[in-house]
Amino acid sequence: MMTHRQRVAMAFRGELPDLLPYVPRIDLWYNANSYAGTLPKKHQGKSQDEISRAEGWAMHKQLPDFLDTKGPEDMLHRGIGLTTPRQCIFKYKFTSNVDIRVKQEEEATRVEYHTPYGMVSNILTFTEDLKKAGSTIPFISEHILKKREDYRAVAYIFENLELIPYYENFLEWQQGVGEDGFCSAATTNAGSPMHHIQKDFVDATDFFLHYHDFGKEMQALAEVLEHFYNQMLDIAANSPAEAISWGANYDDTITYAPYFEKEILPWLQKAADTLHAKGKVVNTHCDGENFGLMELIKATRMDVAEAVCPYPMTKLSVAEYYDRWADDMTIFGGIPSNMLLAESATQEEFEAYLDNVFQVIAPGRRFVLGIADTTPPNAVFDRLVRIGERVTQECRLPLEAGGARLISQAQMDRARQRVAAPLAKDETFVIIQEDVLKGRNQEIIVHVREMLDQGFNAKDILNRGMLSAMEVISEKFTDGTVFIPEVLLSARAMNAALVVLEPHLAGQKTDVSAKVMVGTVRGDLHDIGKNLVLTMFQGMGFKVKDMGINVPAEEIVRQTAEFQPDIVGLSALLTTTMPEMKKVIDALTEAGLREKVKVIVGGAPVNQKYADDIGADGYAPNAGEAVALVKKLVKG
Ligand code: B1M
Repeated sequence: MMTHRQRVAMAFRGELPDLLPYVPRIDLWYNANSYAGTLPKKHQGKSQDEISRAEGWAMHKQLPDFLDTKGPEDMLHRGIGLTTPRQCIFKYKFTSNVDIRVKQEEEATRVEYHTPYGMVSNILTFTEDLKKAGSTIPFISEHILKKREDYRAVAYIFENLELIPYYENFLEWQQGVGEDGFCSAATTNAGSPMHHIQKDFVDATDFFLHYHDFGKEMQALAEVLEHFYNQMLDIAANSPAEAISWGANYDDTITYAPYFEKEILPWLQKAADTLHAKGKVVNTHCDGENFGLMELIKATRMDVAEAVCPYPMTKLSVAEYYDRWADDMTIFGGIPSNMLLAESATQEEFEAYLDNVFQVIAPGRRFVLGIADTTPPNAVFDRLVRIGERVTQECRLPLEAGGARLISQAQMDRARQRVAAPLAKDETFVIIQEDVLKGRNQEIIVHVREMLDQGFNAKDILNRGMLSAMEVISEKFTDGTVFIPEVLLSARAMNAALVVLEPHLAGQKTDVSAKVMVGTVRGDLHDIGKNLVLTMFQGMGFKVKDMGINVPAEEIVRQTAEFQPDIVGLSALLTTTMPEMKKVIDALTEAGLREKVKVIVGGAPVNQKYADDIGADGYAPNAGEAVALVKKLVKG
């Protein structure tokens, strides 16, 4: 019998162990239930690791545990991407020319870095709600890069940052895990310096505008960060760790293919090659939508794609992953977290899902079965246990089932070839259309003014020039033929032009009089999708209000009464926060406001059926369709 450590190590190295490794990640589930006192009776009072041991599961030890620190110092600089939990193999030292001041304000920690190039600061927030939901890491409620001048100050911090190898914590942690898991040392949560800037230094949506507007400064900062990344790589290569975890969170919308190829791939390849030369195996956390990144992720030369979350939570099935990747890299994951939820999958569907996985991954090489991204707080615990039992009974390797009907390259290519609606070129307004399409936010102001001076009707400029182009952008984004930055830049140009047009539109009946309020519900911090929806609304000329993230139902009711919108839009990305949408609808009813507004919902786990079930007025799967939905509801 092999131990869990041996099995996972073999799977990571592309060898065939005796049994399919089963490594459920239970941190979020454990933290939330332990906080609420709702752990299964037989496990009350146990630690996370004790539960894994008691159930006979391998421990998930590929990611840093941000609660496992020696003190608050280890998380203080999380806002600039520096964290040193026990799994980390270095410490860092700031130059004495950077004076660090910390101000604690209830649940928020403000960290100021006073440098010779000025002061930069960020705010970290960790609320009770988030702790209850199982979160282990504060979120960055104010980012360090706010304006152009901040780039130099941040560069100074990193130019002078020294990394010192420190293996004691890691070795002690690894010893504690023993044969019950295979430990990866923690290095960076970003794949590359530019990805680091994207994840930690700037607001997730603003990043794309900064990337366009302050491109030179950003590239210069990324070059400075290389110094830090090279030190980290060197320490990892010379560390006693057998496995290294490098980089996390790719997604074909946020780290869209051309960006991933230019800004992230080269560093992932460099990390993989450097670490391989020293005999290490390397994993990277691939929890997002990988559809548009399949070939690029394979090209990283990483040994393991960890947290692979397939259909029905994302577009690609386990069979497609296995077909595309298993010759080159180990797939770690394969069971999307919603398969563990009673409301998302019946017991039969859950069993059928497992049948299919065991069949399509035959012979079982390069596969570690896990829950992707992680087990949700409201998971049916018995399903975690059931997977373990079925693995023990049915998954001696090699698996013999086989018979997966794999999707062909031609089918994949066809799925990708979507045709965006062509722009109805209107010769009179072509210049305005192009300004919108190219995101020219200065030029469009001049051109709109010129057309107004020449006597063109404001409504025509808006409808035939600006909105027709914005519709094309919106459709192309939905089709996957343009990426997130183009949408944001076009919407920004639209907004700039609208300021000039607005006084001339007064009194004219236009299509764009909707008043819309959008927020991410309580417990949920995901805001990229919500911001994109808002930006598109703004681009369409709707009057919008951003309620922010983690917004409680009572606050939404308060803002509805104050802003008096036509539409209240709710976004949720977590299965655990979706029920908040129903609470908002109930609270609006209770406050006597429900009849006055239409409620629309969206976000990756939400669908039309759910919208109908909770009594929402509409659902949109993406930002483009959200625009069409609002128009329909307002007209209706
Ligand atoms: Co999170 N995360 N995350 N995450 N994250 C998901 C959502 C997840 C699916 C990953 C996975 O398991 N593979 C998973 C949720 C599982 C589930 O419950 N079903 C997950 C998890 C588990 C978590 C944490 C719990 C992780 C942890 O701590 N272990 C944690 C939760 C924190 C919290 O919210 N309390 C967490 C944290 C994070 C980051 C902070 C690292 C980051 C968020 C950064 C940010 O938003 N500022 C993050 C990210 C980036 C993701 C993924 C990778 C990408 C989400 C995204 O922005 N997509 C995501 C994986 C995935 O979705 N497959 C994942 C791009 C965006 C444009 O798309 O948001 O879907 P989306 O919006 C679309 C549509 O949905 C729609 O239009 C948008 C544009 O077309 N839409 C609407 C959205 N809102 C709408 C509203 C409308 C209409 C349409 O009307 C009002």
